[in-house]
Amino acid sequence: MNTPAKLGSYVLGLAVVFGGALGAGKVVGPVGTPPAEDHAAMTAPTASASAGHGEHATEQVKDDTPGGLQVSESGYTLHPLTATIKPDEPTDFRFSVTGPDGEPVTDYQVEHDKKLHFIVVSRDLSTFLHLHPTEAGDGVWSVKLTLPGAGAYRAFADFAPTGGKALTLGTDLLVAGDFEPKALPQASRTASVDGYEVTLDGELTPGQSSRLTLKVSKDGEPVTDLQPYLGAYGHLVALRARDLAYLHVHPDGEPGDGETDPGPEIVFYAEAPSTGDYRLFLDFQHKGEVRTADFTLGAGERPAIPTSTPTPTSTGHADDGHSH
Ligand SMILES: [Cu+2]
Repeated sequence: MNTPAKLGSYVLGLAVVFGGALGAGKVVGPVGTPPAEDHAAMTAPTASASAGHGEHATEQVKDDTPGGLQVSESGYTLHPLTATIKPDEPTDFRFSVTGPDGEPVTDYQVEHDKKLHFIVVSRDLSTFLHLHPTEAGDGVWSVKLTLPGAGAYRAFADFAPTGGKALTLGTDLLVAGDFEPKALPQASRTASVDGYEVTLDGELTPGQSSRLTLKVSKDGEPVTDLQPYLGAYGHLVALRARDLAYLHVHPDGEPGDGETDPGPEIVFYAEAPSTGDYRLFLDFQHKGEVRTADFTLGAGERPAIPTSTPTPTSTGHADDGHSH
């Protein structure tokens, strides 16, 4: 308490208010703050309150970061090797993945029939591509990529290095030109593609494995002869709106296991990391062709479709629903 005792009278006034904090040695912060009696009274209750500030920031860090948000994870890094992509122009897009030793990874486990799955979506989630690059040698992957317009895209490499865990690394791809973002489609449990109708049953529950059932029909008739695609009767990619977190999804059952029917229902388990809106893209194969049905699905309490009255328990989300 020696230092405050030597200071001017107004600081002495503060020193009374801040007695507790000063005793703990927290002199610099409060004294440097412009004197405002109300503010001081509010911010100086105990020394432990200010000391606890730093702890609060770290205690929420958990090791449950969804995939796809990072270009580098667990020592593995995605390296795009093609710098320029023009709109509507096929590009031989190349990339590699380096491992913890800094060398390009050349040994991959086969998952869902492929060593590496390459998903590209526009940042507004209006474009979805699911591609399978080929190995060009020396750990370089090559894929013919045509992006349908200017804008920002997110590319995901979904793979498991031999002897390592499955990873989804993500990188942005930028295409120069005029770009008009599309609004996220409203939540819907039906999707139509090429005369097929797909319905979605089940809820995404944040933090839990959620069972989703997708049912395929054509001309009003259930489709019961779906063809295996990537080791299942369908492949589902689920992304969180806004940051494009890539969800872990796995199919329930596989062709030839004696209990999984080739439609009309395809069952998946998906883990949504939080409340919010998600985009779901279902690839399914019928009569030799792969098609994609897409959905918007909300997870948790907040409805994807806006209501006219904000909920009383709203914590500031009322204004970030879809206004379109
Ligand atoms: Cu794939």
